[in-house]
Amino acid sequence: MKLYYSPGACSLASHVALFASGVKFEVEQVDTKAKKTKSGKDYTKINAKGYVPCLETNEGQILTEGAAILQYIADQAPEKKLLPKNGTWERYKAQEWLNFIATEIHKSYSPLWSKDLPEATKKAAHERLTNRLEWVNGQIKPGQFLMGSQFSVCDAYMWTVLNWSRAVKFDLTKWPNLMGYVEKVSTTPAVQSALKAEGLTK
Ligand SMILES: N[C@@H](CCC(=O)N[C@@H](CS)C(=O)NCC(=O)O)C(=O)O
Repeated sequence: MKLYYSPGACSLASHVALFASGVKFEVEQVDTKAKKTKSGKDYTKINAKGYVPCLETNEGQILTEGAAILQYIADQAPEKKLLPKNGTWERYKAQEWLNFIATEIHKSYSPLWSKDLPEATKKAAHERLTNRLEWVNGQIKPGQFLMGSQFSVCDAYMWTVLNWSRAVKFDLTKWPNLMGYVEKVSTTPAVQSALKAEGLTK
């Protein structure tokens, strides 16, 4: 399978999940502004939405939306337990996390990257993110992942978005559980491999 990605973007979560799954995969970088892939293809012909991530399966099918891609990857390697089994209560709880991260966290960071948005819009996003992360900090148990002792694709996604904090000057230091969590996920081999593959290690 093949992941279309942009370095450090939300597609990094899928890249981490691919490394964690141990499945064979390839990647191709996308310039999301120019809508061109590294090899010069028109990216909108692959994914008409024009954004990353996008996964091409071994059967040549196209899957978009990070939360769906992460579940697909986890299901390719059930033995790695990157998500609980389909149909179980725990799987629904994992889906609850993925949806929350996509809609409440990921999309609250997005305005903070913008140079053009009015300050009032950015302030509202900042306040929403503060409120949501205050809640997440209360959910995280020291030394644990989101779903407990087992690393899951929810962690790949949560870590990816929290990792944007320094770049957008969003301070996490008032939340010790969150800081410890970011540190714990950062040291996992899959995260280290994905950072290296995207040229993001110092
Ligand atoms: N709803 C999509 C959003 C993906 C998204 O926001 N991708 C950003 C990078 S983090 C992107 O490619 N932006 C470029 C663009 O929209 O043209 C998902 O959850 O996967």
